[in-house]
Amino acid sequence: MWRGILHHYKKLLPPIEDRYIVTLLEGNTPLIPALRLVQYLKIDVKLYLKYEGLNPTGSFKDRGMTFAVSKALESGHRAILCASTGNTSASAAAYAAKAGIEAFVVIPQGKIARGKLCQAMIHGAKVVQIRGGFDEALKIVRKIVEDHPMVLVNSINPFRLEGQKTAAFEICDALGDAPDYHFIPVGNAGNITAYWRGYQEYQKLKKVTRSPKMHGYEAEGAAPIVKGHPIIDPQTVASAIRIGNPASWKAAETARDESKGVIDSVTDSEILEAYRWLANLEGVFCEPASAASVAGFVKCCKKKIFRGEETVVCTLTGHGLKDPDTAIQNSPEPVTVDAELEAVLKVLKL
Ligand code: AN7
Repeated sequence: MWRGILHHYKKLLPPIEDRYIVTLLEGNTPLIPALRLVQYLKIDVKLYLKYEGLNPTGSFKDRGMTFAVSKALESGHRAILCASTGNTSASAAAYAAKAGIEAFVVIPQGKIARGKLCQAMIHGAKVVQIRGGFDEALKIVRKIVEDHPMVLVNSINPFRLEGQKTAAFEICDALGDAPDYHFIPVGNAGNITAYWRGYQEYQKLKKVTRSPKMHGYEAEGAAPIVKGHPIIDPQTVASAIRIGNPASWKAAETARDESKGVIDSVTDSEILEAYRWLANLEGVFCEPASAASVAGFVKCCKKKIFRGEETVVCTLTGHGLKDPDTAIQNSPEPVTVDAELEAVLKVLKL
């Protein structure tokens, strides 16, 4: 039986006593071959989707949250705190509920996908919306923890990245070696840092023969690493990665440089195109920010960087149901007719 990442990868993670482990059985997510998409793009690579939307709260954040919350309990804390573009707050709220402790979340008002906000609310977190963006929210929570006995569970918390690196372990375990390329969205830049750490640790342990080139993608209107300076008012349809001053900026650049990879940006229309292709060709529904990885892959296909036969993994960081509004806005509207057979047949052109 799968018992969550802390039990499964215990030997490869910092120690945690079993009795403090808070788990919703996160991890063990599918690595899905994307055969129709590569056929459509006429590209000869082995493409896989690491579908992190199938974690318990619908995003990769659960891998880090199980560890951060378990460690919070181990150190005797009874409250956690985070700033969030949505998924971290959803995950923090759920794991705090499971642990029986309090969660406080600070989010940008009106900029959180609806599914994520309702998760934080239904799990009983204390939610504060600020008239501002994620970067300001992060500044505020960093200040709060200086004077209050609560644990910050943003990815500055070292146990978050330790938990998240297990996604790279799972990919290697499934493929039997590391892929040639790994594509991933970049927001606060924690996840790209965590994956790179995971791949490198597996290589050092000789569980794999190589590490992949890391390809990280920011949204064009929120691309501080690509532009080389913080962005004051970042804008993108991919609200999860609407971040102008990433906490793990330097570490992400290190991952890029050590892996001989790139950090580049993709436009909102490239993101939404990849988002629809995934849904229509692969039956995989991810949130817009997640599709940035596949948009980056498509961009590289157009640049002809692949020779053929390479193994490529794209992480899809969150589930599409997180953001129903964007899905509805980017799909044809259903037609309404009277409850009559003829009328239905006419609309269906049958
Ligand atoms: C779906 O929830 O930052 O580069 O506060 O939700 O590790 O930040 C979310 C980030 C990609 C970017 N995809 O990952 C938050 C938050 C999805 C996300 C990212 C996020 P990082």
